[in-house]
Amino acid sequence: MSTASARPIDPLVQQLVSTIGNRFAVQGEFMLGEEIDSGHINSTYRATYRLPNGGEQRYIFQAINRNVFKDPYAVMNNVERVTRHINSRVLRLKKDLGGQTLNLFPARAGGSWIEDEQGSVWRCYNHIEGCVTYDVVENTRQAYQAARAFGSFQDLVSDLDSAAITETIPDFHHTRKRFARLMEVAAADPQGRLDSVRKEFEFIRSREPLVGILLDLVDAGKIPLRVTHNDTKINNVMIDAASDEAVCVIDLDTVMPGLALYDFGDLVRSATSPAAEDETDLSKVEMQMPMFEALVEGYLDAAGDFINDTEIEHLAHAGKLMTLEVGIRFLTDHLEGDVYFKIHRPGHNLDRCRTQLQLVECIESREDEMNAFVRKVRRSKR
Ligand code: GN1
Ligand code: MG
Repeated sequence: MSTASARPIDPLVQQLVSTIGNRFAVQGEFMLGEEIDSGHINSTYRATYRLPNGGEQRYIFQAINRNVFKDPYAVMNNVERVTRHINSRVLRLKKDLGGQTLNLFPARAGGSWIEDEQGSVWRCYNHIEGCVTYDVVENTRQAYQAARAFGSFQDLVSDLDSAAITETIPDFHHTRKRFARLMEVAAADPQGRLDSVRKEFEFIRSREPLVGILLDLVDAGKIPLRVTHNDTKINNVMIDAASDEAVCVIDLDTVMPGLALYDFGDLVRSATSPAAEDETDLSKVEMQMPMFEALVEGYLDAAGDFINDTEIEHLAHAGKLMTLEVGIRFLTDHLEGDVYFKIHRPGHNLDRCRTQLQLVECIESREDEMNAFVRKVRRSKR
């Protein structure tokens, strides 16, 4: 299940959360602060407040990782625009998935964020109630729902003015540049770790022909740039704990111009394998065909009307590509000395890289089957 389970009570966390909470326009009296141990980038806390009527109100406070997001103010501008746009469209079109959407709560001093004494930029979101997130999908219904939610999200932001959105991490999914960066870091080998990862490195190097396929299709005008989510990891969708229905997608920091296929591909990466992203027993990694099928069905139910044939033809490829890309990023970070992704044990990024490469191999061995399924669904829908 989810890593969004909180840790035991820690007095330092209580102090921190209550101090940050005082600076936002939250309601009630502070009761409890918990760290939410999910996500490799930002620091996330859940706060519970007691309301005058005896009820409880929960909020999410999140500090933006400034090493990753060099311009946190631009991130906040993007998130403000995206949440405002989605909320107005959901109200107008009643395209609400489950009654709740992500909202920013204002700071007492005005604006949607605060900066603490250490220079961290914080924002406050509503807590999406009755929902859980999954690091590993449990059933095809969840996979279907997650893919439909991200497809609907793309639809909801499709009329957002992309010129008003800052590219907060330039070339975020430029796989060719990610590949080139790995080659550069491997050549410098700053931590002396290359020799111990030759196998993984060569696996990636031999797949260089893959890294430019989608980029070339964009250059050829066959695939459009759209406003997309760009971090559609399965634990970025809130799923109703009782009904398994998707309620809303979270983690809007990387909403930027991108490819619809990157969003779909990252779902394949994060939702088709029953193994955790950092599983050390690679025999558990698998591309489960029923999960892929549910993702295709869910995604095309929401996005089938606006994505084009070239995009549909590359759904399976996108899964392979995004899995390879994240594998490249984990290996790069391992070689650099773990400076980007948070790690919880030595070699953590290498373990993560290995599951990704294993999954790439699984996808390769079943790609024909995956493509055949996509063609079948397309025929039935068009
Ligand atoms: C990070 O923030 P989180 O944990 O949802 C990363 C994604 C990677 C993912 C790999 C801003 O996502 O790009 O795909 O880890 N986010 C950023 O698990 O780099
Ligand atoms: Mg996340």
